[in-house]
Amino acid sequence: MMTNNKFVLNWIDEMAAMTKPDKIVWIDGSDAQAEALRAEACSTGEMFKLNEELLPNCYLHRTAVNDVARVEGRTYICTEKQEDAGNINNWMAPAEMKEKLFKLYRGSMKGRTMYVIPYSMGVVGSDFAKYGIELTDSIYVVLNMLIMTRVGTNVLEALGDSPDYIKGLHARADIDEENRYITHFPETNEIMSVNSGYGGNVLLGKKCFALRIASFLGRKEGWMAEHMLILGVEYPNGDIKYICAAFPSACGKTNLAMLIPPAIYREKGYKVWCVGDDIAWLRINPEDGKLYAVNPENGFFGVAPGTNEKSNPNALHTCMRDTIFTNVVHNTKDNTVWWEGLDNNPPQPGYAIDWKGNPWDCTKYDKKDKSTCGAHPNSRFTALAKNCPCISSEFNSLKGVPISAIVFGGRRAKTAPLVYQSTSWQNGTFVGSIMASETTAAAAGAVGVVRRDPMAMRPFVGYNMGDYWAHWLEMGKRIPNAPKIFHVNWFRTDDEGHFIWPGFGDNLRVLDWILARCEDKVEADLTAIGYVPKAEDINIEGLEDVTLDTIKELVSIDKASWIDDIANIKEFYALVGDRVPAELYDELSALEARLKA
Ligand code: OXD
Ligand code: MN
Repeated sequence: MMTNNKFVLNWIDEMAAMTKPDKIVWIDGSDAQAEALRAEACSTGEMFKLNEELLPNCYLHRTAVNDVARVEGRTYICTEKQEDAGNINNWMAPAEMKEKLFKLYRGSMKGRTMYVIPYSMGVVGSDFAKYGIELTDSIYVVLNMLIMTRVGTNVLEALGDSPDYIKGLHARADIDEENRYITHFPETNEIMSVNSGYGGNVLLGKKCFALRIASFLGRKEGWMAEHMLILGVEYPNGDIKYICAAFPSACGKTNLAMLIPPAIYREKGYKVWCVGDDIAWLRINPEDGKLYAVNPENGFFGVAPGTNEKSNPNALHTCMRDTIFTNVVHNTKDNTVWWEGLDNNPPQPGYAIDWKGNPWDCTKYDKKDKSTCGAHPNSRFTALAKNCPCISSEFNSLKGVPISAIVFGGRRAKTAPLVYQSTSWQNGTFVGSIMASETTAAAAGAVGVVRRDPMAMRPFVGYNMGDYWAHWLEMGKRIPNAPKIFHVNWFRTDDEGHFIWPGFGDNLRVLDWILARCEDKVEADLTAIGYVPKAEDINIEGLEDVTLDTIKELVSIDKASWIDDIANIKEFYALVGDRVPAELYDELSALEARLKA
């Protein structure tokens, strides 16, 4: 036992009485304990140790084949009143959900160990930090939490005898899909997860706490929890300006967060620093009235496929040590790992085990048939932020970094221009509320279907989406020096369906314009949707296939597709329901009128 906190001890007693573990082990954050757990996981086959020379302190884990991703259909927000969870979330009354869950938890840890993980989201002791305790019967969860969060006795010391922590209970039970539940009780600070062993469902500090529960707390306490990366652009004179950016899944958030500037920028002395790749907690700093951000996490839980020396060398180097790989290919020739899009040298038949644990034949791989993949398309690396070559020196900052710009983005073939700027915080909130992505051929189902994903938070707002938008508007009134709000689209295509903008490192050219706008250093053209760049203000020096005319095309506004989109936005607002703030309906009618003028 590492604490005398009676709230903590009583709760653990209750949970243990229900789940009936053989023993209880407290996680103290020490290397010695972590090392012993890694050895134990290897002895049972739960993890494989990889080549110590090539991948020091790296491990491979395979989940059950039915348990490879977050499950939005089985994720619930359990508030007393249904309208407080809203129409976008699944809802069940807390008592009813608990009755169901307790049946599943009862006796589920018999013959197993319950680990007690005291962890902090944010630097322990900082104003931003929030504490949690996760109880789990999975060593894999313990070892991932040791990377993704700050774990140890100092968390319990900081908590003292306070009841103010998030209670998280996770049991693997039978990994039964039919009885898998990822549930949140924001009114009582509880998270309960059962019948899964996959990252986003079981690393309760991440999506469950740092987004769903934290968004609820942020509304109550006057701050924001957002699905945003945080990066710093360093100018040749040494100034660093910070940007937060929200994109739906599969839009390259981790790549943007770790961007390598194009050669002509590097030569001038530009650098990009990563503060976070997934989650930002934002608070108003009373000293300068600006919005400050921290990344509450301690590591990256990144998608492996597609990560390579060109797309994201920084991520690749980050996961060359101290990393847990999940559901990638095992190369048994040199005991390393591989995934689609890493390089053109997949391990050859006889030396390759796929994510399911079966022999894999790379010659049978067919891009269009997912069942031939070696690595699961959602396979992951869990890696320490401190191992990232471009990690910001402010990563552990107590007060966070001042945010100049908030950037929303989506994957749109035609509708959104390369970049535009909103005309006010209220208009920017509207821009965030109508964020959307079109489905690609990479996912199952129809191509080009628009999915609205406001602020990239559709699966992560822990309360009513309409109230969440109202909170955004409210924050805008309270921030004296608010960031400017922008929208980008790296994915515009030409008539043949080819991407027009090169993307990746060249996205810095757009960030450069955004920051120039924040400093009032560049003019822009006001259009129906907001400010767009004058084509000559996007720096295309050193780009081969992009001319001034290309930029003109990229920033042009296709009014017809915007007018089409309005109908879809109205449908979505109607779905969100009667708590959509009137200000956003005003913004929508004003946009419609401008487009039709
Ligand atoms: C993630 C996600 O895993 O957004 O970060 O799905
Ligand atoms: Mn995410």
